[in-house]
Amino acid sequence: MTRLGLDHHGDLPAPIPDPRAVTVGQVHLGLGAFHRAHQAVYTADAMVRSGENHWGIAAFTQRSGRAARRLAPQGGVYTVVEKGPDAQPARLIGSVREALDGSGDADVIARLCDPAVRVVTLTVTEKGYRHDPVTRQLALDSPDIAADLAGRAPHTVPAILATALARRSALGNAPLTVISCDNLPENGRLLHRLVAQYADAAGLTLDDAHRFPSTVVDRIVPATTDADIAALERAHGAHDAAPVLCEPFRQWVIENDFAGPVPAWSAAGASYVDDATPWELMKLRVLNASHSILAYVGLRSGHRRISDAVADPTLEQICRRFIDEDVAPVVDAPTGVTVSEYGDQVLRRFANRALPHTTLQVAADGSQKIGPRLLDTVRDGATGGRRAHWAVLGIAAWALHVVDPIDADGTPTVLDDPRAGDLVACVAGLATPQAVRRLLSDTRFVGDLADDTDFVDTAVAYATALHRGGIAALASEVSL
Ligand code: CS2
Repeated sequence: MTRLGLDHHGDLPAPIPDPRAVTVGQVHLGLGAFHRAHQAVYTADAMVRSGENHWGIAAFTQRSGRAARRLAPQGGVYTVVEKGPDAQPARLIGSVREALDGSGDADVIARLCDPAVRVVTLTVTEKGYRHDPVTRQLALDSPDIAADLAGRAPHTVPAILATALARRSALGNAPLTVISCDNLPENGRLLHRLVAQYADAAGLTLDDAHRFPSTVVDRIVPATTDADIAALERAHGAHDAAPVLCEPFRQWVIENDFAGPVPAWSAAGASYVDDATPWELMKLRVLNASHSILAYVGLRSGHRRISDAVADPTLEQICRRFIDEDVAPVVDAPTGVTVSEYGDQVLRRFANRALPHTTLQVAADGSQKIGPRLLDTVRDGATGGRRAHWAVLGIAAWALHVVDPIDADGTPTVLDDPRAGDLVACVAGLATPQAVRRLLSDTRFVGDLADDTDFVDTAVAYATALHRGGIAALASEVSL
């Protein structure tokens, strides 16, 4: 079968704009499926709408070079396949003009210093920020940051950006707009702080002209499987080794704080706002938080996919009550929408059965996710004198997953978390209830909530019920 490429697209229409006519104007860090289904699509559309073909992307993988190795032989071209109601036909995207292995020798600093590059976007996931998720400060004592500070070619994102931005200014090149597209509160401001902390530690000077707008990105993108690749090949007659599957919905809210020109993303449907915080908080506290609850409780109930978990009436009720009773009282929705309406839309999106999004995928990296998704809602509730029980339930289910990680078949699995070493050491040798208690009494993982005995006791009771009697016992423990 012919490999997909600039000259071979099977029966799919050629990508527009023609990739051969596109030059590089942005760098992306984190060439995963999400980038390919989101920013790269907006950029392709922006180039079509504006006729500006100088916004092609030089995209670097982070931890492994796999996506780069798959995309490079295809001239960067890949297929986007929407799944579910209102799905558009499969389409080829050609905005990624260079697919580079950032874990290897590719010179990311040089690319970021290119005067033609004006924008850098990032999807490096929460752990790529190298911060302590509890204090939200740069983890200066982490071995990778320490190694970067000791003078090797920078590997970590804060080091790469601090080095490149300082060098760019020294070269007299125009400032960069640095756009974080990860699920973290005030992601732009957080990234700016981490880069500045690295720069301070490394003795680098950062120019204020570089800008770090905060953003909200949204599109559900399951990991692509070999079966998806084979099905696409059969359907369209070309072998694409790097396609992406996604839901039809997409959203991008970006703060209007640019250092210079950016692609015409607003013409492609992105919204520019003065302050992204209301959108960001609503998305993290409703969508991402419900996702995590469905993942951790869903795994204990044998649900492989998010769409199966949300179809379980008990789980659906837990999510609805979490949104209405825990989140709505503490989160101010952006004008024109309520938290409950947004929640309805989110649960409908989760119910998309055509989207093979797995509970195990969402369960990964929990130590990085539970803070902004669940712990903050518990804290905000406590400030107002309320216990956010449903959020506590989600945290309890996460803790149980740390203590006893299983897949949807109930088979023990390896804890997929950048802090797995610390987490496993914290609970080693303890029976489940004691292990959950130890974990949730440790400020390294839950911050100040470790000292809230009612929080810890309630979470231990929920986790114990879930462990002993599954979702039925949990439902009776929370009086559902
Ligand atoms: C998910 C997100 O994996 C996860 O933790 O909650 O990746 C989610 O699918 C996206 O944020 C949707 O925009």
